[in-house]
Amino acid sequence: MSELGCPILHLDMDAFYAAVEQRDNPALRGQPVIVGAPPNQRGVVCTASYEARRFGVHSAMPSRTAYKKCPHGIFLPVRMDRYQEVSDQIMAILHEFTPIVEPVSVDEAFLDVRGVLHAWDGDAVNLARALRQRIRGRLDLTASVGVAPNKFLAKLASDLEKPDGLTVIPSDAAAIVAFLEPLPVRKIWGVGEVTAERLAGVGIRTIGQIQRQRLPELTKLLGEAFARHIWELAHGRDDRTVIADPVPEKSISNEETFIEDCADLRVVRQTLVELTENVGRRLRNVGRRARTAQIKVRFGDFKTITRQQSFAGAVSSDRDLLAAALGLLDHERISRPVRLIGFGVSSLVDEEGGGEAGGQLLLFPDEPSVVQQRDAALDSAVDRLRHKYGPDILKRGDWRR
Ligand code: TTP
Ligand code: MG
Repeated sequence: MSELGCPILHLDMDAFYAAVEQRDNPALRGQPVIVGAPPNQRGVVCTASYEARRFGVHSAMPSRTAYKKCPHGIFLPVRMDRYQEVSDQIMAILHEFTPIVEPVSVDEAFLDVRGVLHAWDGDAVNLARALRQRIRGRLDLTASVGVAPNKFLAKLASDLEKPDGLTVIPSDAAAIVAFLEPLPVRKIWGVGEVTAERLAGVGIRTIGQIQRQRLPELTKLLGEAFARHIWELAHGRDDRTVIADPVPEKSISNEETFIEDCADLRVVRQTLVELTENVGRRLRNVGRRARTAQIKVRFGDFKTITRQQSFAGAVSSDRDLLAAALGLLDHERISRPVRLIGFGVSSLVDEEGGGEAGGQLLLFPDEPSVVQQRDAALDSAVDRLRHKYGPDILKRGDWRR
């Protein structure tokens, strides 16, 4: 482990949605900003600025409770498009440092920096400092970063000195074990409430107590695979690799499901305009142009069509994109209620360049059940799960409860 140094970084933005709101509206700076459901309605807080957290407000708390704790809080609705746009900018900055970037959620990513350390005197901490500075300088937002020999420790580290923290975990195995020893078991990535309770049932509350457990004892309690997994993590061992987004920015798309199927074509058109403008912003945001545009229409009976158009040259202006989007829509002469409308661009090239960005791609990967229900509630639930249990929770369920 030690000969590898600290090649993994984990970055997590501070109070992300709230920070974006404060950045976009300076009057909100220093104020207790609460992003999520309104205080007088059902629904929860997505996040709160650190000023609001002082009053005990936190993510996933019912907004009504948040209001009781912080009546002078400024409640704002979720502007997911905006956060996604800023997220794209953050990920683009991360790619300036290393090609191996694994986004975990909208405000979080792992970076494998092993291959690029020569540019930073061989020291990942130099790179981490520069990274934080660049995000602050360009975006006026703060990020917390953990630097460590592996993913688990990097994620743990980024959380330790929030907000605006930089935490470095030593790469020496004995120091790591000592560092983990006093921490509560919940700090282990993948240990949720149920597991923590089960462990507490036999008196295990700290990571140190897991370190000292014999693996067979732990297996009896948690099953073989899970027991081994957390036992390894408790010793600071984690061999999961950072998996770079395989096709970063090969396509950008956006779609919307109507609450009720929409029979008014003007509303469908207007929605398509907004979606297209959003994609256009994100495209320019990452300094790229597109050779292909595509619309997707799903009808009330779930029949779905996609229609595509290629441009003579690569484009990035709203005018070109809107002409394509609306042209494709009008060509369909739609006369049935629409359930979902989407727009996307693909075959992206660098703004100044113009070279091919690569081969064929799927603009709208076929995940109907997820895509159809893409509403605020699901977004926030997914974010919450990923945040709590790590990025794999929604893919693999074998050893999780
Ligand atoms: P987090 O990184 O967990 O939280 P945060 O960035 O607001 O605060 P910090 O990292 O400084 O502790 O989540 C990122 C965003 O995801 C958050 O700004 C809002 C959203 N989110 C939800 O919508 N619901 C949730 O339950 C959580 C935890 C996050
Ligand atoms: Mg965050």
